[in-house]
Amino acid sequence: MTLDLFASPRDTACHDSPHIDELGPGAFVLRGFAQSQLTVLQSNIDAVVAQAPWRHWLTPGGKRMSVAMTNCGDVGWISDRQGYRYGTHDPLTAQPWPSMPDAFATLARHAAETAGYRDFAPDACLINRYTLDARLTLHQDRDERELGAPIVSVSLGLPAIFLWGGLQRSDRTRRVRLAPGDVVVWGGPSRLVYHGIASVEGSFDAQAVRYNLTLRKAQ
Ligand code: MD3
Ligand code: FE
Repeated sequence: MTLDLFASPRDTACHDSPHIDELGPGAFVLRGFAQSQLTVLQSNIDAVVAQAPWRHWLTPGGKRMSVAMTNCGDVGWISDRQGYRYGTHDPLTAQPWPSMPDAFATLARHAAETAGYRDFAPDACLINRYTLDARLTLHQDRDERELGAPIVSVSLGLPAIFLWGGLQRSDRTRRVRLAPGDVVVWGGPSRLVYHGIASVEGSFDAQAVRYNLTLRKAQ
């Protein structure tokens, strides 16, 4: 392969990523990038949840988060009265977190590469589950030791309205609709951008939920 120092992420788009939106410097939405893998991703989520069940963490302030979470990989994201952190074991089962499915790591590496980040090797995957009433308030992802690596997020299930802000909490936010199969990659100057989930798009299907995989290099 010819090394092209000036290749933009748009130039490397493949059939799986017909459309790329740039959210800001180093931040991209790869529309439908995971579309062809939704079934295998979902069965891997189900396998993780069989070992490490959904739970609602408490914030350090003692509030129950509306988003249900679990993890896979070498370390998982934990929140309780002691604070936010990564840990090797599930506090609920006292077992190590289930290992990262190959399908997750491979998809994340390909998505990162498509966005211009080479050799992304995530060691942590937070899995979020949103019911219609769940929200994730504006926050930064800054509990990782490795702030040089990008983050890759994959949306499944119901669509959601994602809030994308700036480097200060008070910066104005943009609303971006994330549909199942959309993959977001952000790093570099956008790594510490404030973001959140404003709402999940309604449906009368009682079973309907949104899932999000957040793949990170935590350590
Ligand atoms: C950040 N999850 O778990 S990831 C989280 O959909 C989290 O479950 C959300 O934030 C979720 O910490 C959002 C998607 C995302 C997309 C674009 C971003 C986060 C971003 C752009 C800049 C910064
Ligand atoms: Fe986040």
